[in-house]
Amino acid sequence: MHPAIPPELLAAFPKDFVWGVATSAFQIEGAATEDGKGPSIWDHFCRLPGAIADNSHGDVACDHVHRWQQDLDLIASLGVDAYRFSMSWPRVRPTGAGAFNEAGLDFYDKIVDGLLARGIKPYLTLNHWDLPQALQEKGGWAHRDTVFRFVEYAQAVAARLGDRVAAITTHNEPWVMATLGHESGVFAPGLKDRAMAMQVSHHLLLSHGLALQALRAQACKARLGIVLNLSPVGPATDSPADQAAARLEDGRLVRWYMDPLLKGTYPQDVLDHLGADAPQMQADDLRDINTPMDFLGINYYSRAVVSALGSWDNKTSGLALTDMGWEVYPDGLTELLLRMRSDWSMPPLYIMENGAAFRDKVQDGKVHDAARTDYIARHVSAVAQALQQGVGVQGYMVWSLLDNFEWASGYEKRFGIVHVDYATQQRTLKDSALWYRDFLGRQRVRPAAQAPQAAEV
Ligand code: IFM
Repeated sequence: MHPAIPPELLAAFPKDFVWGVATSAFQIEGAATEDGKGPSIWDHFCRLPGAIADNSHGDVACDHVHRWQQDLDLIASLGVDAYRFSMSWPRVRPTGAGAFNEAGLDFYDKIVDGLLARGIKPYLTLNHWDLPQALQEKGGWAHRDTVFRFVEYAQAVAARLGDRVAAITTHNEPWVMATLGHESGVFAPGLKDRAMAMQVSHHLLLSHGLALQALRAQACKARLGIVLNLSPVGPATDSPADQAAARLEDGRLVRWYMDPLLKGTYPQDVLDHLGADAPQMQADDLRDINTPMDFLGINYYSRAVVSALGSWDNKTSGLALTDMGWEVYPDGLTELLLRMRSDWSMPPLYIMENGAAFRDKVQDGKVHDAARTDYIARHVSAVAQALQQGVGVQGYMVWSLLDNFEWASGYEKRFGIVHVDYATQQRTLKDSALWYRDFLGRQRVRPAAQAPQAAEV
């Protein structure tokens, strides 16, 4: 039985709504040292003892570099409009500075042309976390020079692919790179220094704004934006201490990124909280960060509940949990989208990632992942509810096309709607992929501006 999305909700999606699937380079590509690719901070981090739950790495991953044609056929078979993928910066410019690697650029050229030949719009992300290790050794994102190396990389990519990709995203989830990479240290480069993390966040934002200016100056045709990981943040209880803690967390996760991008200011309460750990900036930085975007991408997985005591046990909420231990909370997506519209002057929005890890079993060549299908259907409904209330969402991408390298969790967590057997590299469409394919097929034949007659089952 497929989850039903009520017809009146399905009718909320405009005919030109962009439906897609998403991946990122380090998580699927493999070929870590082939054709001139340089090492990234994740290649390095994976070698640190205890960094990755299953001691794995991205050397082979889904072997996408060798299987890209088969993977593009798979994407086409789902009937999606768009494929969101990232480029590996060290595959394209191995040390992050100096010569570009033609073989790396050629690889992405083939991906883009292969997508277009299959009628799929390429949505390109420049930085999904895999900074060239050589730049890290010069200070990485904490060093202002990295901003300008990123702009050069963006310019080279746009010169090569900007005429054919639908959209270019500068960064994926700057909060993750800054906070998990430089404050808690659980992600590459594995550093634990709050002041550095805030400086990194500032440089990521600045490089985004300067890259947009540079790409517009070279008349790049693609739409330009950034992707943030956002959640509604609420207090665990009504106590003043929990409410204050939640407000601060909202400041650090949401307003720290939204305010500079859309208003040209950092939130004062967070600056006050940071004190001497606030980032160093130059006179025009905030103006540059505030460069207008063509779209804002949002990655949504769950809500955040904050307790002044430090941690909150989400098993007490009664909500279902995914294999990541994250609550399944689709209402949070509607809530978040409505808040975006009320608190900021928004460009068009895209849900650039949404999905869930569950423990899947292959049985007789099938994967009955009902929980994932249900998760996706409920979040699609949540987007529809925001659309019905007038929020300008233009697309939705499932994370992820394939099971892949889930960062510090290694290969133990599976987010794919397509199962990957890592021993044989065999791909198997899970029930969630079949549901998504059938759902998209029905969406396409739905008459414009008219609700379907029957519930979608
Ligand atoms: O796998 C990641 C992805 O790389 C970035 N967003 C969250 C996903 C699930 O953790």
